[in-house]
Amino acid sequence: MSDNGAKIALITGGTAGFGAATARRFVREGWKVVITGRREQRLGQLQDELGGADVVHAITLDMRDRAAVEQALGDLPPAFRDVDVLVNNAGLALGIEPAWGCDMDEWETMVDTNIKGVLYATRTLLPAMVERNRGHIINLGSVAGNYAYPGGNVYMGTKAFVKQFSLGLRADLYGKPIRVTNVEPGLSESEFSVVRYRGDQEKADSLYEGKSPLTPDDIAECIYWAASLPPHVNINRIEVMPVTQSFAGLHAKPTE
Ligand code: NDP
Ligand code: 8X3
Repeated sequence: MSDNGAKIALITGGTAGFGAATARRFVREGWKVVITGRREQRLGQLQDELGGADVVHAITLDMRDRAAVEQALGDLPPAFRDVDVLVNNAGLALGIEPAWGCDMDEWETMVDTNIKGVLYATRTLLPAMVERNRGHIINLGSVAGNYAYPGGNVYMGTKAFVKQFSLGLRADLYGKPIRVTNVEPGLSESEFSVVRYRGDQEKADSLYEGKSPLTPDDIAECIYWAASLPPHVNINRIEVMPVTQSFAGLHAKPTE
């Protein structure tokens, strides 16, 4: 909480999709936010849109750079230092090929961003939450951490890690008033698929076509809801899908 009583949320990956929508949702409720991302211009635009530097502290940051994350999040300006909610949102999928055809660099990028980035941010901010005896860590898992689909291989593995890490944090924090939530969305329209398809907008659009996918605002609503419940309530997991999606998917096909 800041000196003027406003609560503070730190949202990684605030330049697009869920992160930007979440920043808007929290600011609308009177919170101050710290947003991070690699695209400086986007951070500046969102900062301007949401009321400027008194309300939004923007940090240009690559979550894979451990020293940079530790430095930036470990040394926040006083007005943004007492983070009430950390939203570990920055992440990505790269590719949808079967495991034997994947690019090892892309696998490493997913592990470094989706797993290590979450670890760096959490490990940097958690001690102060424990010291203050207040806080909430909200991680972006995925239905991909719960169910398997072809081509999901390493991306699914990273999100399964995030789910289990969330449970582990909750186990470690048992007895302390610090909350942990894993938000596990299904098909949601954002830049996620353009990134996954390596810039192929047409392919990304066709994935969502006619399916009424979730929107970033839907996910921001889930995140804000978990954060705004009374302090004695911990939402462990939120799994959310569009009505058009299902986990029913066991198939059998002839061997080639
Ligand atoms: P977007 O692609 O729209 O946004 C991803 C955000 O992550 C951007 O702000 C991007 O910022 C940031 N990011 C990616 N890599 C890095 C990095 N190395 N360092 C810093 N920031 C980074 O995707 P979504 O909003 O849809 O996804 C957000 C999270 O939700 C991800 O963790 C994703 O796995 C998860 N998710 C998404 C689903 C979907 O269907 N869309 C469903 C379930 C989970 P920048 O590029 O500026 O660095
Ligand atoms: C993103 C959802 O189903 O594309 O995490 O893996 S999915």
